Amino acid sequence: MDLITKVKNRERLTQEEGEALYMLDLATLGELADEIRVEKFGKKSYFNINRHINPTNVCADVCKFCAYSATRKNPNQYTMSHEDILKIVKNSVAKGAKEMHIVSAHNPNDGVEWYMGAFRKIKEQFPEVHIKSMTAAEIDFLSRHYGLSYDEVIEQMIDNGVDSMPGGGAEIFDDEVREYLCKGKVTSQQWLDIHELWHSKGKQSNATMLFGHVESRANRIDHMIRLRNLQEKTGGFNAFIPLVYQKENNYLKNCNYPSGQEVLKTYAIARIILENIPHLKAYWATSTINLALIAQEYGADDLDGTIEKESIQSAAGAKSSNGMELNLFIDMIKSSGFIPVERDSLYNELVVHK
Ligand code: V47
Repeated sequence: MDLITKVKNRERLTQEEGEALYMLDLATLGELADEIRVEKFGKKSYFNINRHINPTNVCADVCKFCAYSATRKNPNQYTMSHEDILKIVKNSVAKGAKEMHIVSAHNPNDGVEWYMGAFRKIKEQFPEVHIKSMTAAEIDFLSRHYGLSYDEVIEQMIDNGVDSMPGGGAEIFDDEVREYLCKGKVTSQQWLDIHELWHSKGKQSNATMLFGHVESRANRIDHMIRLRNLQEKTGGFNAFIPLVYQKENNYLKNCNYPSGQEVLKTYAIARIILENIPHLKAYWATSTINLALIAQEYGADDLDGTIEKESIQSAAGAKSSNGMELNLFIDMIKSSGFIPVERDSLYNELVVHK
């Protein structure tokens, strides 16, 4: 059977078949991915009103691609107090934010309680807010640094009010590339084990893939297939988020920076291979808003949110530091021919903007 027929029949593709998808032309891939998107969500495009908070840039790990953590290139260290964090949450909730996306560097100085106390205080004061926090890399770091099991860290997260886990820290699962990018950080298998454990508690999470640096197309397909396998077991992933590598102010140079076509192909292929993860997120902070809007025709049904303040990707050159104005976001989705749907963090529909 030929590859296109296999995709149309929703058959499970092998590594080699996944790689072969890249040889199809962009228009064909777009049509195949769009068929899956339309079958799942029609012309709806999801977004939420959220706030990104990055409470510290002090990091015990060194990832070549990171421009956010305090290093020789970025010597300005900061760590927020709980009061600083609560002030941000209060302001954002007043502006309509329903989700706090909280991701930190791996801060070895302030203890587990600095992390957990922040969650607990947010939940006490703003019980309606959804806390999406702690990447698998952060959980692994706390486990290593403070001698806790993954289960102990996760139980503390749940007890203190974390609702779902973001997809960060996945980078690229290939062990050789991973060792080059971020030696010493959570391994691929540990990243997958942590999400499996989180899902076993009845909780949901996202999964990312950082691409457009030194990885090959085969590495991307391998990454997607490992996620597909875990999703078959747990069903706990809500969204897959391909993150386009940003190249400023860091230590990762001489990369295969992807063209817009390569980015769109990667979204479309992700939609095809990860048919069992409901949502495909075109995270506009890394793809640019223009490409994210086009990605809606290549399988993406989610554009993340208004973000309000973004520090990780913008440190590396992305034009995302001030987030996205809500009405402009809605207008752009509408005028690109899609139906903007405000969702909550677990994809319940809140407002359909017809
Ligand atoms: O894991 C770091 C990435 C991630 C760079 O779950 C970079 O809804 C591009 O995980 N260029 C953190 N990316 C962000 C993240 C995320 C973002 C939006 C939504 C969700 C979600 C999760 O940022 C890290 C890393 O892969 N990153 N440096 C860079 N130079």
